[in-house]
Amino acid sequence: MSPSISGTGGAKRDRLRIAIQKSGRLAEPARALLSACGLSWRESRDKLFCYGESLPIDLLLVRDDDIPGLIADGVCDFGVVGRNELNEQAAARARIGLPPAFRELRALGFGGCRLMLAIPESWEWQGPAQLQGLRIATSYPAILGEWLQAQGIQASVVELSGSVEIAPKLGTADLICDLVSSGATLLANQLKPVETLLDSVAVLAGPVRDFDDERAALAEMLLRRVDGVLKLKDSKLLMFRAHRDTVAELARLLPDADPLVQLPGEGEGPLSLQTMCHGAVTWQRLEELERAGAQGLMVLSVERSLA
Ligand code: PRT
Ligand code: ZN
Repeated sequence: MSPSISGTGGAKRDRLRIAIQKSGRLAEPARALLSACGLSWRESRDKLFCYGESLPIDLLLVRDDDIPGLIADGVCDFGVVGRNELNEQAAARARIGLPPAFRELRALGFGGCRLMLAIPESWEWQGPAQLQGLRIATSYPAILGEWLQAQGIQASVVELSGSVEIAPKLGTADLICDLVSSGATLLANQLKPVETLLDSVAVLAGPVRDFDDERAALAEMLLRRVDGVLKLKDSKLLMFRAHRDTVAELARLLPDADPLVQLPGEGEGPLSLQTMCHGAVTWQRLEELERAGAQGLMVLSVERSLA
């Protein structure tokens, strides 16, 4: 039986459906995150719908542009999408008077980029007022429109779905508003970034209203697991022994760690201590801790936690 992927309106459901990008920058990290949350799927031949095996949570593989709309229509319950795309579609809905139909639930820590204004290298940037009357090419007309309005600037927005960077060279726009990560694309097109409109990252998006059926418990479990994975992403468990009189100094050297926990031990010797460190644990840091009195330092990767 092939599963239905139509919208189900107000019907009660007992499975969750998450939309992720089929291919592209967010596809692999989204899958990796959901796998780390304990989800697994049976891959279907059409590679559009993946039936959840470990849990009643299915995947829909789509274009990122479609994800906010799929949530709005109730076809999907959650989606992994760039904040840029989510905010653009939210702003576009607001512009035509539609109520909010999706919201950002968690920032996921990958797919980071910035939506920026970029001008020809030869221009001198004097601030937003300089944009009055100019033509700006972008794939984000709603976010740009809101920003221009907030600045009190009247400029024409030239909407392009791709290759925005070449618009100034082609003469179809004076400057652009586009996503930037390394900045190499701007450089290659003799453009320079001057103003950030949005700091973006991949987010978990969901509906504005809570579920009132069996999806509620599933959603709560999923969010808890996502939080668990995100919290531990850069965390390491640090274990060592130390004499009581060095503990205060060692704690001072670990400002990005949880309070030191003393493990049960015997007699008068050094204490056995452990802590979860949320910053980078480099060799240099370990050597510094050793000089301050830590003995037998061990750094352990942490896979999951319900803390
Ligand atoms: O097929 P589908 O529609 O699903 O994919 P897509 O081509 O629309 O999206 P994709 O895979 O390119 O990007 C998906 C999401 O990744 C975006 O919505 C952003 O949230 C995020 N992301 C992160 C980026 C970038 N970094 C990025 N650098 N998306 C696009 N770019 C482009 C940018 O538009 C520009 O053309 O990369 C170029 C600039 O890169 P730098 O490194 O030269 O600055
Ligand atoms: Zn897209």
